Amino acid sequence: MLETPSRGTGAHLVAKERGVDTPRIIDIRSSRQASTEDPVRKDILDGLQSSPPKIPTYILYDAQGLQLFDAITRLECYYLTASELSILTQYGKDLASSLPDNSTVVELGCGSLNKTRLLLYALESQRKKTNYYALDLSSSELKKAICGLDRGLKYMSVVGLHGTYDDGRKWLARARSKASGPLVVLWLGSSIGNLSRDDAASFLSQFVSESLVPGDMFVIGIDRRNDPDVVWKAYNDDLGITRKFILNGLAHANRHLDQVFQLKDWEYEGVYHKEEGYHEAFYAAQRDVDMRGIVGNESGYFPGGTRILVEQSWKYSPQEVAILADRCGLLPLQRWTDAAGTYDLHLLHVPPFDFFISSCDVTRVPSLDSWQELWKSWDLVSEYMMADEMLQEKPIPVRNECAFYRGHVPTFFDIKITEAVPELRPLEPVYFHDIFARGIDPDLDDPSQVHWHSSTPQTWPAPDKVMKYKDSVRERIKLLYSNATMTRHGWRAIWMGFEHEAMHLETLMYMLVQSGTTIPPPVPAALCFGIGGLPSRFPDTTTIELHDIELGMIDSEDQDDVVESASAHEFGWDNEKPAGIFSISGKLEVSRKLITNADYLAYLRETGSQCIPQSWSGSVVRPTVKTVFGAIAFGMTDETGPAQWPVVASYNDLKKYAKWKGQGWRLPSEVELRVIYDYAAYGHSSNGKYDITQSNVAFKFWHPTPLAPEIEIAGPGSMGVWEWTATELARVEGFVPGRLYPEYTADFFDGKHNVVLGGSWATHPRLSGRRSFRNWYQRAYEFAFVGGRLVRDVL
Ligand code: AVI
Repeated sequence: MLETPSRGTGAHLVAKERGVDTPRIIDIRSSRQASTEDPVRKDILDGLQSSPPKIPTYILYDAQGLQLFDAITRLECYYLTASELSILTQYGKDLASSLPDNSTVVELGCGSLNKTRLLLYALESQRKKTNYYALDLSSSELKKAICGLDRGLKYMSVVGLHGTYDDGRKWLARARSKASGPLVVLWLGSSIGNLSRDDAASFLSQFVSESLVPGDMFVIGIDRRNDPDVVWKAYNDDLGITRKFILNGLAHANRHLDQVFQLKDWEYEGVYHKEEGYHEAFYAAQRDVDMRGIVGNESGYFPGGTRILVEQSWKYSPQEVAILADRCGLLPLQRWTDAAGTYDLHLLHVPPFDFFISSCDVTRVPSLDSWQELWKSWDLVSEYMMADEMLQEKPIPVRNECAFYRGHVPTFFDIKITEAVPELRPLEPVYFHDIFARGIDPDLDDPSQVHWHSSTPQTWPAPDKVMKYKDSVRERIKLLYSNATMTRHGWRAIWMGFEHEAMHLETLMYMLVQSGTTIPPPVPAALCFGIGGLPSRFPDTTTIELHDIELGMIDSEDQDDVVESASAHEFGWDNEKPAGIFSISGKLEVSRKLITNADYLAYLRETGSQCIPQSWSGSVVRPTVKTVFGAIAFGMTDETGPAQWPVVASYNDLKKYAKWKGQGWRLPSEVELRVIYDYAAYGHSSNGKYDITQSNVAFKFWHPTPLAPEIEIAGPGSMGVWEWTATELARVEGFVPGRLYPEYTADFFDGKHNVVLGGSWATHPRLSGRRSFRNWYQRAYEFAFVGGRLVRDVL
């Protein structure tokens, strides 16, 4: 429950615990109301004097404007309201079950509550205690709306907030700390579209930085980039209601501007910019208009044809929402779409850490900010989820105990940095270099065959000792960034330490998924399992023309002794080099999705096999999928449930699956999979970076997901697992072992490992987003987050 000082008195108003019989409205308007100058007049004059001229959009919403807008929402051509209503009708319960108990829900611009009530009643019927705060510009409309709610709400308190969005934002920043549970900001009606993409990003970012904490959420209704004619019609209806609504803005402006606008001089003009995806509403001067007396001599003369902008309505593809979310430090968790696929309700949350998916520089030395986020993720996973009680556990029998990994990550860094920067000495305790240098990764066919690894001590050092060491390594990293004489070799060690830590974050995740004692992460992902909505309009397979492609990257280590700045060079692991053109031709029929759990279950059942993969528990009769949230039932009828997630299994098992499928189906080679990734529309850009904003990587969901319906064909990390290729990891011509870590790849040229590409839900975006990055596992290894897809030659 939030408490707020009422303006002027300093007294505290407390929202009524139950029911809505006497609506409580808090006036949160900022003090500018008290100033002698009319702020609306000032805003209008400032806008008219700007170039090109504009009028603030809020001018449309006086009492008359609100009524006209209400009429618009009932027009058939203005599909946005009906679409949103249909989503809330159909999925209101799902949305309610995704919101935690004891939430504080603050709605921006609540209007009549016609749509919101569906959510509120769903929360009530699920007996979720909720403190609901409805923000709106008009206190009388607020009262009316709240009074219209059911009287008998038992689990919900309802309070009105009278003010603008900005007042609401500032109020929330002050009041947030008093809310005991998570905060949910609800913003319906595609009102976000009335801000430009940049303004929307800064508005949301302000909320995130001022008021939201990890676990808090946004629920935002957003209109899609629909058929341009349909969008245009929505803003240019035959009955002329939109025209009246827009022109009424001038009448409103006149009340603040001494009736300066002659209404006969102006006409409404709507323009849809289909490339950029936004509609604009203008006042177009029908003749020369002279308003110099009021607006000012320079800018007060408007020749006939001048357009004054009053409103923009931006539309968003799901990908644009993902980019927007990423810019603001939010992660999309769930999306509900209307039956016609015109409109989405997005559930976004503030994650416990943020890997900046869209802006991640995939080849340069990571910034200190990137390190900070990596450290947050490492601490969450290695200390919170993998609690001290687990340290002696070996969730994967062939690997080290959990305790090893806590020490290994900082120690590896210290070993590499002291090698690369000769003036540095190993940090204390120096013996960590002996016990934490390298882990065990034995041959699965013969576990006695294992490459060099550190000796395992009788007992691992105490957790606080390891934590102290980790902290001193982090301090060392921070200091290194201000070292003006760093060589490229030094930066390479920093880059390598970062990617090494990111890789081990994933190792820990697949160990923790196997353990029964993992503490789930503090994220709401456990509540919803992927992207809901329509079946895809794309076919199950696509034929792709194979062609010569460029592989690899350039990063010679010959000049590593040069002193340079952190961002001067692009780094890659030894197996990403050399770069070259690979020749390939022919045609390939490619599955849109990876093999799903449901596909694999059907195969086991049909072949009578009882051998479930290590990624499942239960049995062939009633299988469940292992996750960090515990075992989850397949949900065979649920389009978004684990049955539709990609199966995680060994290469050997998936190869058998392909054989069982017959008809030429097989797993793709490494080069074929690269061609497939390049084909995927968002797959490849010239700077060696994949666009992975729509992929399930970087801990967006903490589990695999089905393929989103609007994706034509799975690209890197689209379903939250890596992909097996049929290509063995082998020494290629021109391969040079890395100077700092020569055994990184070379130790695995043993004929037992295959290349895997893409990325999983637990992969850092540097790795899944870098086109040259290659990973590999033993063909018999079942634990890593790797799945596969079928392809076949088109003859
Ligand atoms: C409130 N806002 C989201 C509406 C829109 O679609 O931009 C306002 C509107 N303007 C013209 N018609 C509706």
